[in-house]
Amino acid sequence: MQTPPAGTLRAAPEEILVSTVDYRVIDGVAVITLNNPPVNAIDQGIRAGLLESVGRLAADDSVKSAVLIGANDTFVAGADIKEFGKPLPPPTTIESLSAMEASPKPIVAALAGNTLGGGLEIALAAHWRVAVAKAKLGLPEVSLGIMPGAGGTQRLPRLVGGAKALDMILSGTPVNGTKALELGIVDELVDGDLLAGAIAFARKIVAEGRPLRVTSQLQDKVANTDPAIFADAIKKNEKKWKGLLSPYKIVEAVQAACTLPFAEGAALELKVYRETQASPQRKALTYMFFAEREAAKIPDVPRDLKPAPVKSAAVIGAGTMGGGIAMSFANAGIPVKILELKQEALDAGLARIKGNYATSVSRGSTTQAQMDERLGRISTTTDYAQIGDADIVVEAVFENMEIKQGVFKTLDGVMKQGAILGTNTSTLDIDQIANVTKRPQDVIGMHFFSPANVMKLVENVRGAKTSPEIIGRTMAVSKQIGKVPVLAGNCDGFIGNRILAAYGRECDFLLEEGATPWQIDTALQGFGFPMGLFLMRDMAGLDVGWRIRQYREQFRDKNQRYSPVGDRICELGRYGQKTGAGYYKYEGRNATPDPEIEALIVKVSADLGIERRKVSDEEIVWRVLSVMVNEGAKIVGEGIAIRASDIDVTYVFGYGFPRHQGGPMFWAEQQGLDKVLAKIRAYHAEQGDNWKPAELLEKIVAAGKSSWKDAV
Ligand code: T1G
Repeated sequence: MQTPPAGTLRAAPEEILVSTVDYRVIDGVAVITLNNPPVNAIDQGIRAGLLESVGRLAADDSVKSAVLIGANDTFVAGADIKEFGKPLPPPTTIESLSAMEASPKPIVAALAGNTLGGGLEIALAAHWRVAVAKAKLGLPEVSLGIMPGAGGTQRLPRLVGGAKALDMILSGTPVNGTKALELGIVDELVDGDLLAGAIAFARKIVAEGRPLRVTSQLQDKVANTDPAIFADAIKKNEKKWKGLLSPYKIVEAVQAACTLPFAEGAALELKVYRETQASPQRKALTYMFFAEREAAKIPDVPRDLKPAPVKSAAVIGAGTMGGGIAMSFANAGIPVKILELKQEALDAGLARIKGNYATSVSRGSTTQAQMDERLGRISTTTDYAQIGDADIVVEAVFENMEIKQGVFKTLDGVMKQGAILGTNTSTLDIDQIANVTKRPQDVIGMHFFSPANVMKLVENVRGAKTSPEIIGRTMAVSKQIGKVPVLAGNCDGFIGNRILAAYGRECDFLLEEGATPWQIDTALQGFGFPMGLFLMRDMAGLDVGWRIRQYREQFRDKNQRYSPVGDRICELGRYGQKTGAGYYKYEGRNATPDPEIEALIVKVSADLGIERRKVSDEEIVWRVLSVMVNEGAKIVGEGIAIRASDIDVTYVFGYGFPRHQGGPMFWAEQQGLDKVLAKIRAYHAEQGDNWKPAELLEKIVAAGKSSWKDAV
C-alpha cells in the first residue's frame, strides 16, 4: 500500500478547530478520516472537512472511490451536543450529506464503535456501508428530546422499511453490526482490519462497475408501508410519552418518509426537528446527558485512575435487595456468590431470583438463553471462607447497626486485601460500620434502589476514611454493572432520602391543611412523576417507616410540627398495598381513594385545630419542588453532594423525577433562583424553621447570579 503523508485539510487555528478531517490515498482509494476525540462528534470542523473532502474526491483523478472512516476506533457519536441551542457556523450537516450523495464516485462508510445519531446519518448518505460485527448503529436522539435532523428519519426507512425504522428511532436503542446487516443498513461485515476491508470493498464495487446506490432515491422498502403503523405506535406508547414532544414528531417524520418524495419528507423533518430543538425538554434532557457524566467525576479521584474491571463479586444477604444486587452483577457478566448463614434463606432467595428472571422471559425482555447464562453466574454459599477472593462484596443484610457491624468484622477477616467492602445501608452511619474493620479506607456505602436489578441509581456514600481509590473503583464498577452512580457524603438520609424526608413532610402537612392523598398524587403525576408520593409509600409498605418513627419518637423535637396522619393509618393495620389498604384501598394493585382516609385526615386537622382550606394543584407542585430545592441546596452547601446536578441525577434515576424536567435543581434554575427563594422565604414566614432558606441559595441570589454553578 502506498501511504502518502497525512494531509490535514484545515489550517484553522487549533483553538477554533479541534477536529480534523484527513484525506489521503491508499491503494487507489481516497480514505477520508473523521477525527474529533473522544467520539468524533460532528462540529463545524467535521462538517466543513467532510464537505471539502467530497469536493476533493470529485477532482482527484488518482481515485475512483472513497472510504469514509472514523479515527479513535469509532465512527461518529452524532452531533456535538455541546453546540445545541447555539447558532451553528456553516456548512450544515445536511449540506455535507447532500454533497456525499451527489458524489459521482462511490463512497463507502466503514463503521466501528459508535455510529450514532448524526454519525449514522452520515453513513446513510454514503453509497455503501461496511461494518465490524460489534459496531453500534442507532439513532438515539429521542433520549435527548430531539429527533434525527439530517435525513435519518427519511433515509433509514428507505433501507429497512417504515415499521423497523420507526421502532429503531422511537426506542433510540442501537443495533450491532450483525443485526444491521440483517436489517439491510449495512451491506457487508468486515472481519479483521476494518480499513483494509473497506478499501477492498470499494475496489470491488468499482471493478464490478456497480451503479451508485443513493439511499434517498430508494423507494421499494417504503412503497407499501401499512398506514396503520403510525397511529398504532402512538396508541401503544401514549402513556409512556406523556408530556413528551419528540416521539410524536418522529412518527410524523417517518410517516412522511413513507408517503412523500424525499425532498418533501426531508423538509418536513427539518421543520419538526427545529421544533424539538427549540423545546424546553430538549434543554432539560441534554442537561441530564452531561449531568450524568459529570456525576462520575470526583475532585479527589485522579482523572487518570482507570481501574481494571471487576471480575468477581459477592453479596451478603439473599433478601429482595441482595437478590436484585446479585442479579445486577450477573447481568453484567460478573460471577457473583450470595452468602446467607442459613441454607433455607439462600434457597428462598435463589427461588425469588429465578422467579424474577422467569417474569422477564415471559415479558420478552430477556431470552431463555440469557436467563440460563445469567443464572449460571450466580452461586450460593453459607461459608464466608468461600467469598474471600471476590473483588467486591456488597452487604445487604437487615438494616440494623449491630448486625451490619458483625458482618463487617467477619468480612475484615476473610476478604482479600484491596477488595471493595460495600454496604447497602439506606439509613445507617457508614463510619460506624467502617470503624469495626481494620481497613475503613476500603469501606463504602452502595445504596441501591428497589428493585435493584432494574433501578439505575446507585448512591455511593463515602465515609470519613474511604480512600479516593476505593471511591474511583466503586464508581467504575457501578458503571460496569449498568448503573448511574452518584457520590454522596455520610449524613442521615444521604442525598436521596434526606430530600425525600423533607418532601414527604410537606405532603403530610398539605394533607392536614386541606389536600387529600389522591389530589397530591394527581398533581405530582401531572408534573410528570410516574407515581405520587402516597401511592409510592403504599407500594413500599407503611409499617417499616412507622416502626422507625416509633423508635425515633424519644429523640423527636416536640416543638417542631409533626403530622400524625401516617401513624393513625398504621394503627388501623393499614400497611399499604400488601394489606389491601393504606392511604388508598386496593383490589390487587388497583388503588382507589377511600372516604374513610379522607375522614381520618379531616379529623386529624380538627384535632390539631387546623382549619382546612382549598389547596390548589399548583401550590402542591410548588411546595413540593421548593422544599426539594431548599434541602438540595443545603446538601450541596454542606458538601454532602459535590454539585447541584448530582441531586438531579439522584432524583431522575432513583426517585422517578421526570427526566424531561431535568431534576429539581435544574427546574429551580428554569423558574429563576430568585423566584424560588422568594417562595421559600414566604413558606419560612408561614411554616417556621423547616423552611429556613439554604445559605447557598441566599448567597447566589444576593450576588445577582442565576445558576448553581455560580456558587463559590
Ligand atoms: N457530543 C458531545 N460530547 C459527547 C457526545 C456528543 N454527541 N457523545 C459523547 N460525548 C462526550 C461525553 O460527554 C464524554 O465527555 C465523552 O464524550 C465520552 O462519553 C444531527 C442532532 C457515544 C455511547 O445521543 O451515548 O446527532 O465527560 O462518557 O460510556 O440528527 O457518550 O469525558 O468530558 O458517555 O463510552 C446523537 C451520545 C446526538 C450519542 C459513549 N448522539 N453519546 O459512551 O463514554 S444528536 C447521541 C453517547 C444528533 C443529528 C442529531 C455516549 C457514547 P467527558 P461517555 P461511553
